Amino acid sequence: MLQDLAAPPARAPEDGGRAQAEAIRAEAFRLGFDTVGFTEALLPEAVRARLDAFLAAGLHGTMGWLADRAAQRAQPRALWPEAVSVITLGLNYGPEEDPLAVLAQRDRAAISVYAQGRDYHDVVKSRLKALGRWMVQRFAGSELKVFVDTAPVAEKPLAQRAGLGWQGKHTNLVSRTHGSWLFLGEIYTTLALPPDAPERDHCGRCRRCLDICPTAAFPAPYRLDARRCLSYLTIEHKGPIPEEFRAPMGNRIYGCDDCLAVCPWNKFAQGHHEPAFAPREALRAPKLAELAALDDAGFRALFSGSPIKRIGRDRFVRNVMIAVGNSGDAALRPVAQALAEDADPVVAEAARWAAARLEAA
Ligand code: B12
Ligand code: SF4
Ligand code: SF4
Repeated sequence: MLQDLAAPPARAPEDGGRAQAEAIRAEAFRLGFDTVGFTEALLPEAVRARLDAFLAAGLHGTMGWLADRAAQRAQPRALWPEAVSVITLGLNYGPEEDPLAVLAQRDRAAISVYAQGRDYHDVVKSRLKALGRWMVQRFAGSELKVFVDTAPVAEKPLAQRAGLGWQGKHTNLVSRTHGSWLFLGEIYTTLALPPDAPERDHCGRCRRCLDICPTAAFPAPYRLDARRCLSYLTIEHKGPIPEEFRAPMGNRIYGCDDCLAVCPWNKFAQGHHEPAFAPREALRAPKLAELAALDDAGFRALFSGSPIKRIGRDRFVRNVMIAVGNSGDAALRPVAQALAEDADPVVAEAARWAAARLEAA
């Protein structure tokens, strides 16, 4: 059932907006988007109910911003009452190599695929703005807003309704053509555009993503306990990494790709064709010892233009210390010992943990 939100008056052309939609789709592809869909600016009540259940169970951990604007997140018109349609867009960031291979190189760092190239927020946003500018010129009088990631927008449910893919058991959007590797962005518009057919669930009896998760972060299919997810723990979580997650972290120092990488639908995916997403050589499998030596200035220089910059040197080196502790490599013990008195107490504690663990090894 859809929420009872009055639809704003929309100027639908005689063809129901089909010509406009096709022109937008063509322009989006011309700008480099890999997939495009249209849906009404309305989400079913189930989305709000599931978000509320997720928040009530505390599965969001310290991401209080998810709760702050839950009403707007769950319903496009609660964010922008004039919105009539939503255009959902995907950009393929498919890796060229097996993203899990680096997990076996214990003296190296595993950085998740999405963070090895340029910050996708910048890349997707600039494309969305280019499409937005084109739309405003082409369809006089129409208004729009563009979003990627950080706004209170339910990106995955909207993309599913617009036919881009379905929310798999790992909770991310899976596409029949791009597997797990799509960044999402949206344009809310006052144009009345004919909706595409929603995609249905193609997970079937598969549960590969649930079974591979190193921290058992899925209490049930389609339900993620973010507090247990290594992506949350390495990127969002401040303070010490809880003891129970340190060993399962292995050498994952920024994000995690395990559940995405094992999805069988990736066999239809192709490598990205966006130069900005090409992995920077220095971030493919960097040496833990080199990352541990970064000071603030070195960290900022290395991660300029990268999403990793956001977490700052201290949280980053905290993660590196956990990976050092997991390396089983006695040669890295001095690297940990050198940070045992670091000015940041969280780094210092992680370094002492790593040194002790390597001694025991
Ligand atoms: C908060 C957040 C996180 C959190 C929480 C993740 C989560 N699954 O909620 C953390 C930090 C853990 C995270 C991690 C990652 N994230 Co993130 N994240 C977000 C963000 C900002 C909000 C997501 C959200 O609203 N979560 C709240 C929960 C309640 O929503 P939900 O997952 O949609 O939950 C639904 C399901 O549980 C579903 N549901 C419940 N029961 C049932 C039953 C059935 C049958 C069905 C069908 C559904 C269903 O209903 C819920 C409500 O819709 C979005 C951007 C955005 N604005 O949407 C990016 C986003 C989801 N993240 C993204 C990415 C790439 C990642 C990582 C892969 C990064 C990495 N490599 O480390 C990991 C993946 C981890 C994982 N398995 O989800 C992409 C995903 C793209 C895609 N193809 O789906 C997004 C869309 C950003 C973007 N613009 O591209 N992320
Ligand atoms: S990203 Fe990693 S830790 Fe998080 S749910 Fe997926 S497999 Fe588990
Ligand atoms: S790995 Fe299997 S269960 Fe998980 S999202 Fe892919 S198809 Fe669905």
